[in-house]
Amino acid sequence: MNLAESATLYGIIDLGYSTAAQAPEFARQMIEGGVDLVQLRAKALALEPFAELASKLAPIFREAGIPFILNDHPELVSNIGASGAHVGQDDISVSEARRLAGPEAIIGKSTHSLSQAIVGAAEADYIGFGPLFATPTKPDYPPIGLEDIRMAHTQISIPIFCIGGVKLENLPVILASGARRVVIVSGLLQAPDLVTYALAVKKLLSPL
Ligand code: TZP
Ligand code: MG
Repeated sequence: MNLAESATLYGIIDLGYSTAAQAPEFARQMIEGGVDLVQLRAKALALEPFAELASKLAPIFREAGIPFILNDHPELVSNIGASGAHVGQDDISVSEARRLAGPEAIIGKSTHSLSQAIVGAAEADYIGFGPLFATPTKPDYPPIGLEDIRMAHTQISIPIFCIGGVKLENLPVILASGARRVVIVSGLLQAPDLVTYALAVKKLLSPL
């Protein structure tokens, strides 16, 4: 499945905030809330339970027509019927991930500076750019702030998803800094009502 040019809101089901048992319900809520693509991120899960959970989620997203991305594990993409994989700066390269995941797969890359973003954009299908703000979801990474968002958008033509401490409350200032697409993890998973929260976020994001 392709990454639509119109995709603006990227949700992550992160097992730091969800049990495996809760994940399918979070998946359904994200779909109902208009999230445009979703990643499964489960840093503490071994390969087998990760594959098992991903296999449960993949049909939910396939039926909804929403791309489903695996954090790491590009080798599982085709077996599971996922849409792609996401790799970080310390993971295997985008080209290696693409080789493992197959030619149709969407491959995303985490970037943490303007220079990393420019390099990542040369090979990935989209990049994550951040963390904009300090976040307990990725505690060991210094925040990069908002200053480089506009420059990144002038230099990069693939989708840039700003990430890290993005919440409904600070979305206006992030958008005013030039962001067009965002990833939200804890904001969605800890919302009192995920669907309402996601719909409110989508309302602030301009259609692309
Ligand atoms: N990469 C950069 S920041 C981040 C990742 C995976 C976590 C973002 O999580 P949250 O809870 O939306 O701040
Ligand atoms: Mg990784």
